[in-house]
Parts: sequence; C-alpha cells; structure tokens
Amino acid sequence: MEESSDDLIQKILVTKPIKPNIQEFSHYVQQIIESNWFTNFGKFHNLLQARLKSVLGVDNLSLVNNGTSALIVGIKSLELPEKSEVITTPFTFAATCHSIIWNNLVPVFCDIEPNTFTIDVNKIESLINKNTSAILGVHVYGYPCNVTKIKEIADKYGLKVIYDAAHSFGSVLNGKSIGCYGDIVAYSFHATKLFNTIEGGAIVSNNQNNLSKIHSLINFGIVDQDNVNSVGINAKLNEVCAAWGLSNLESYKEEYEKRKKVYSIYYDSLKNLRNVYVPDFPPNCSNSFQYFPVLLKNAESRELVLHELSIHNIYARKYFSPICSDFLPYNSIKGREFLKVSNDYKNRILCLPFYGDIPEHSLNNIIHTISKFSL
Ligand code: T4K
Repeated sequence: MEESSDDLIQKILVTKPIKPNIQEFSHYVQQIIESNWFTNFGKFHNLLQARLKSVLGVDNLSLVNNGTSALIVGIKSLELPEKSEVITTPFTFAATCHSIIWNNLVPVFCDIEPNTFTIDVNKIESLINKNTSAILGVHVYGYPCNVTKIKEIADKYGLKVIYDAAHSFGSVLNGKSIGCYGDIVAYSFHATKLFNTIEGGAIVSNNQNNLSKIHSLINFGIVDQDNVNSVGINAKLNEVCAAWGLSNLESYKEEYEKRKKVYSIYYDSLKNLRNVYVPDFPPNCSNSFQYFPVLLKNAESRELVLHELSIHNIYARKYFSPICSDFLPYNSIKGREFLKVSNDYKNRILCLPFYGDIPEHSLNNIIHTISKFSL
C-alpha cells in the first residue's frame, strides 16, 4: 500500500495482476529458447503441473490454456448425454454457461442463495427432470457452493457435479482443497486471477479413470501417433505461460498476504454500514481473496458510487451484471422467470478495486464514497 506521485494519476482498476520475478522468468525463457521445445506438454508444463497439484492439494490436475477450456474439456470428459440439461447459475461470467452450450448440452438456470451468491440448493430439485444430467455450481468470488447438499442431490438423482472454481485458487473447505469436491473442477489462471499464467487454467478430475481421457481431449483427442479416439481440441498450456506461472508461485504468496490486509480494511469499514451487504465467508472455508464484492442499496446508489469513483480515476466493476440469462444466446432458456435474487442482485452488486498495493488514499476514497451513497 505504498503511495507515489504516479499513483495519484494512475487508474485504479478492479484488479492488478501479479508479476513474476523478472530474473527468474528470464532465466526460464532462456532455457525454453535453447531447448527448442515451446509447447505440447514440455518441461515447464510438467513442473508447473506437479507444483500446482501440491499447492492446490489435488491428485489429478491437467493444465489447459484458459479457464473456459477447463470448463469445456472438463464437461466433455464426462460424456453427458447429448442435449441433456445442466442446472447452473446465471450469476457468473459468460464462460460458465457457454461451456455447457459448447458441449451441445442445455443450461437450465437456478437462482442464487442470498447470503453467498452461489447456486440455491433449495431450488435445484424442482428443476430436475429425466433429461437432467449434471449440476454446474460456481464458487463465485470464492464463496463456496453448498457442496454437501449438492452431492446429496446429485447422488439421489444420479447426476454429475462440475464446479467452476475460477475465483477459488487455493481455497480450502472443511480442511480439504475446494478442488476435491465434485467430479470436475475448473480453475482459471487468467491475468486477472490471483494466481496467473497470463492465460491458463486447470481441470481437476476427482476420478482417476478420467485423467487419460482429459489429457487426450486437451490434445486433439490424440492417443498415440496412430490413433485419435475422441473429438478433442487444442487446449494445451504453452511453455512460456507455464514458466510465467512457475515464477508467479512466490509472487502469489506475497500478494495473498497483502490482500488479506486490504480485505480487513474494507471489511472493517464497510461491514456495519447500513444498506451495504458484505457477505461473510463461512468459518469452514478460507477466503481466496480474488474479489471484494459488496451489495449496495439499489441500482441508483450503485450508479452514483460508480460515477463518483470514476471522477477520481477509480473503476469498480459490475461483476456480474448483466447476468447470463440476460445475454442474447440465453433468451429462451428455461428458468429465466424464477431468478428473483439474481435479478435483484445484478442491479446492486459492485466489485471494488482489490489488490495488494492499492494506494491507501484510493482505498479511503472508495470507502468514503460508498459510505456517502449508502445512507
Ligand atoms: N468462470 C468464471 C466464474 C470466470 O469469472 C471466468 C473468467 C471464467 C470462468 C473463464 O476463465 P478464463 O477463460 O478467462 O481463464 C475478466 C477476465 O478476462 C476473465 O478471466 C474473468 N473471469 C472475468 C470476471 O474478468 P473482463 O471482460 O472483465 O476483462 P477486462 O479486460 O475488462 O479486465 C478486467 C480488469 O482487469 C480491467 O479493469 C483491467 C484489468 N486487467 C486486465 C488484464 C487483461 C489488467 O490490469 N491487466 C490485464 O492484463 O473479463
């Protein structure tokens, strides 16, 4: 949280990506150049994969070129019946729902639960029918879905469970990695994520048998030089991005600690304001420190806050508004009329600029502005 004269004129955006140590990264790039091996499951890919298994506390992890590929390929690996229905939340980034359509499946929207913005487990069962094949929950902003109840429902109806953990790098729930819950868990390592490989992501499969299928789906469906056994795609993570990720493993830890401090300043200042809702993390789940979402009084107060902040060169973001059910490709999707909480929250949600070295005067400015328009 150091300030400089540059900071005073700098734009304050919703996030600021972490960067690797330049010496370490340059050293890796030199090795990549000399090796003549730039992609296709190279040395740095394999090193990062091994490190991330340990960092994320999971057994089966496959690296991919972005979080959207992680979702698309992860779902594909489950071989769900064509045109079957996948129950999901509209309160997420477009990639979540798009990944269902890309698999020739049908998304069905379920509303969110008001406290944590995650899929409302009390509303899932009423959406299940003979065509339902899976539930796709999103640990939105890192808040964990009710994984216990979702598993119970999935087991009862024989459904697969997929989690979008794009916001949950390093999250631990009930003493286990968030990646241990569900059949497939998709991570994003995009530049805007706490841990990034510039573009990148990972698929965690909690079924060991699925691993070789995922590996080949990432690589065109190739099994060996003579056999292509499935309609795969090219979703490989290249060596430079993998090396960037390896060098970022240290930066990530530092950033995590810094964000903890920023989080408590926001939390202590905003938590008790009238007309502002800051969701708490459940005691059994660690905070991923990916976003700092607040729910404001109404659409009008949100616009006032956004406008006032922009005067000071501060740009908060309306993640997630519009919600996915508002997007053109989803206009005729089932369940759109029952999204009361999602439709209310999309008008009030705001993700505040949230990163380790956000200047203190900007932080104070944001807190002051929200307090002013939340009376
Ligand atoms: N599931 C969920 C729940 C997700 O949120 C996402 C992605 C995915 C799946 C798919 O994962 P990926 O396929 O992307 O790996 C951004 C990110 O591009 C996207 O990854 C993220 N979620 C989404 C929530 O945010 P935009 O369209 O808002 O990006 P943009 O360009 O407006 O950037 C956001 C802010 O970050 C800006 O204020 C500027 C800053 N920024 C951005 C970039 C790219 C930087 O400071 N440096 C940068 O390099 O989508």
